[in-house]
Amino acid sequence: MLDVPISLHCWQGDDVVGFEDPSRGLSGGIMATGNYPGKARSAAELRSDLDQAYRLLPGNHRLNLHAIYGDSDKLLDRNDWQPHHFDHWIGWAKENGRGIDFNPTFFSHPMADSGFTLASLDGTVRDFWIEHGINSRKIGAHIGHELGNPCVTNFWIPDGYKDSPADRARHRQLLIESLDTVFGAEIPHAASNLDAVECKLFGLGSESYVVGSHEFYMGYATSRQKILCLDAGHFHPTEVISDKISAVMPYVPGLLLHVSRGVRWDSDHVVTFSDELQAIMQELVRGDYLSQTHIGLDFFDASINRIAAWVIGTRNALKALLMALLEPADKLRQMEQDGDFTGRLALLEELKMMPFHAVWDMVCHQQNVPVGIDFMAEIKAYESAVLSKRN
Ligand code: RNT
Ligand code: ZN
Repeated sequence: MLDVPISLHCWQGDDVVGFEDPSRGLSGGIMATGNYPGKARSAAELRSDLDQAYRLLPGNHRLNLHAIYGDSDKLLDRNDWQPHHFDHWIGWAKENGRGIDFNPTFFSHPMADSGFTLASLDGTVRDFWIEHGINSRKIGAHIGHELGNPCVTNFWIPDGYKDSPADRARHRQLLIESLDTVFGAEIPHAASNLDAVECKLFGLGSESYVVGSHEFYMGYATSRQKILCLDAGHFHPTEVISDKISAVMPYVPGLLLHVSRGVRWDSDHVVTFSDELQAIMQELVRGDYLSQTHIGLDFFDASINRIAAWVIGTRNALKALLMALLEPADKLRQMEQDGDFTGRLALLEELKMMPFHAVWDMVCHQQNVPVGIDFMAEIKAYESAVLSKRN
């Protein structure tokens, strides 16, 4: 478990605001609800908050940055961000031996106001976002090269229609062409950047049609050999990604997971210790997929302490992973092969009562991080010393 890094998403720390023009609202059909005080207002505050979260996690974990989270003295616009604007993050990651992942930001910008970016009918809009995509791959490669640890750069494009379109095909053709241009560009240190693509079923304001659907990216990732990103909140509410892992793995060079929790819609609630979380980790362990899988988190709850959100969600992901690693997988497989489905069911149910929490507590103890609920005392102390001073 300690060998598996989880990529913590920076955007839980400030409700996906970032460090461009602060008057820009969040767009792209995603939404952070709540107004809990103390969100990070600068890269320095965000790093401080992240440090506090990492101190409460066993193991050494990655950071997932969005393109709007660089360091700059001046207010920058979307396509002004350059690799050197991320050198502060790189230095911070080096100090902590951390890997960094990256995301272009195809939302919260006037050029995305039409609801379309790379799949826009307007060539000027497409070109703007193609430039952003290429810039982002350059930044990812710079980060990966500097850290000596490849950076996964994940493309999520919100483009879609609220109501039923007359022409679904045209936008999909344009998205293929735009992505091919972005991924075809020569960039320095290309080997240090791993491209990934993320599908989605629907968003707020794109209920009827999302250009980059699951089938679209399944085909794209397979034909272009890109990493496929599966976000747990991006399918029909009764559809689970745990069952998809072994179905897509034979076709793609790797998998990126956005571990999230949708409640009735893609609401991005904090990850809880749910059956589905356990099933995701079981699939990764049982299928021996951990080495080809990048595990990231994706939720943003603005109604609770944001550091606690990171810590609760990440600790849950780690607990589920630990539980999966402790499972007698060979024995279960043997029972299945022998046709002993009664024994399989009996053992699977007994396993739920096994004292895996004692192993978890011991890992936390040995790693010098709080055991059990004790992590909340540290979060409360940080809240009164640091977060409560922000307004
Ligand atoms: C949106 C996608 C995407 C975003 C982040 C902020 O539905 O899940 O991954 O959450 O890029
Ligand atoms: Zn996601």
